[in-house]
Amino acid sequence: MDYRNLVLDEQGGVLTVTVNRPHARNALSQRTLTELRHLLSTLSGPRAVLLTGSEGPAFIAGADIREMAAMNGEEGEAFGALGQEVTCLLERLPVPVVACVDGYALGGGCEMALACDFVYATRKAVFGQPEVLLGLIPGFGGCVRLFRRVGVARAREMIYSGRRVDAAEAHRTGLVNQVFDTREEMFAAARLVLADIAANSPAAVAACKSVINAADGMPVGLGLHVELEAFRHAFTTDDMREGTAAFLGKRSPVFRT
Ligand code: CO8
Repeated sequence: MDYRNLVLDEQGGVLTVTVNRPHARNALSQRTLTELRHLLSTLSGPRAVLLTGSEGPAFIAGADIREMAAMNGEEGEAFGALGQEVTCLLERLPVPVVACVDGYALGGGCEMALACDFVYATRKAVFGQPEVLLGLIPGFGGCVRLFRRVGVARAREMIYSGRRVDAAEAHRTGLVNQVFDTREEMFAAARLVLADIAANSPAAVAACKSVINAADGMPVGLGLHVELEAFRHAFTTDDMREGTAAFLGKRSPVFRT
């Protein structure tokens, strides 16, 4: 597919995906979501993904309001399903995905960040779910994922009020892992943590991601069951033999998966 609204750059196993519609504050049009769906469903090779928006006031200013304004119920449902599919693809990638947020992450932009494993932000970042101001509701997973990050009461307040939250508050409430002074510092830190992760067993990292995703919202007993199954499987992998042998041999492991 010809990516018109995405810029891709792979370095050292880290694929940086930049949503690039600066004239519309990187809003998620149907075309942009279709490109993301294609990219994420055909992705193979990178050890990690960094999701960001083109430099400017916004990370992603939400779903494209101009397009949505003309939609009927069926079209809105199809659009919502496309956005949800993209967030699920992001969430289920077997490699870690970090959102790097500089500027506005509103509506669908906040929802894209919520589908990533964790979020780094600059001091300029602003988060919010302002859909109710438009007579809409969060439709790309905001009602489902936000409360898992910040707690139900905070999520209700943000979603019902549409109030914007700055980087410091987002950090305090667990929406953001770390805040940086500049975009460059944020990217450098994200690449560093992704390089650290990439040095670990990819099979084990993928298994952790899968268990955390599956256990999210499950009763503890069921989650432990899922974890035990993945733990059992880890004993059958070359990575486990290599990792434990390397420790006992006092050398660095070389993971091949
Ligand atoms: N969609 C389309 N165009 C947008 C959007 C958007 N979300 N955001 C900004 N733009 C456009 C503006 O219309 C403007 O275009 P033009 O130059 O042609 O007039 C251009 O980008 C620049 O915008 P501003 O002049 O407003 O730029 P500022 O830097 O002053 O402000 C803001 C930036 C604060 C981001 C501001 O543009 C804004 O508030 N944008 C809208 C934010 C918003 O409400 N987002 C939520 C959208 S709803 C949503 O995401 C729902 C997701 C789930 C959908 C489920 C469907 C079923």
